[in-house]
Amino acid sequence: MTRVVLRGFEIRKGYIDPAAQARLIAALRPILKAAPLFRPVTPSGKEMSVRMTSAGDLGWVTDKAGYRYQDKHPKGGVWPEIPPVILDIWHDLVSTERAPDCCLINYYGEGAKMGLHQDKDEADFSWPVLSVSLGDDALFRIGNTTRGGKTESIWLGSGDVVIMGGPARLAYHGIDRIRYGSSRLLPKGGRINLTLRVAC
Ligand code: MD3
Ligand code: FE
Repeated sequence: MTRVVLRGFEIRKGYIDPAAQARLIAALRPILKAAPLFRPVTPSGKEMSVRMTSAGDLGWVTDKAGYRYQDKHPKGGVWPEIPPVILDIWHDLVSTERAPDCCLINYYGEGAKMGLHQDKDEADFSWPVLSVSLGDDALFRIGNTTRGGKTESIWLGSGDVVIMGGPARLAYHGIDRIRYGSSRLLPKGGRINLTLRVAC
């Protein structure tokens, strides 16, 4: 397993083996049933191409009222719990002292992308954000802690884990594109990204 450090981001290629990836997908199935993916709308009124849902005490949502964490799915109902197989990755790589209170689930279908942004809706930036990529390859772009300047890109594949802590925690980042159909992990294709966060 290779460990790449790029601008303070720690990338562990292939941290999750194929059997464990399949276990994660199986654990996500009831979550997606209880808390279906929805298409978020930015405060400016644009629909995002990524579809989202969450598990945990809090989920991240966006609509015309703004970006925020809230304790209910937009259609109502509490979020499902974060399954142990997902929490284990956090406990192995980040902390056994505290569990994340949000697991944001992003689904990228054909043509989906995510523009450069910062994650700053969390209360305490001293906790890292941990990302798990599943399914199709994605071109991840990393910038600086302020807008503009040079960026660097790296392909993330299924089973790769990224830990954003320290100065990287507030870096701009995004997904330029996915290689739709590059993986057979998801029956309908596409990519799932899990991000584990301490939101509050
Ligand atoms: C760097 N997701 O959900 S994961 C996001 O692949 C998000 O779906 C992308 O950006 C995805 O907010 C990238 C890697 C990631 C996640 C959170 C970060 C990088 C980060 C928070 C701070 C800095
Ligand atoms: Fe982000």
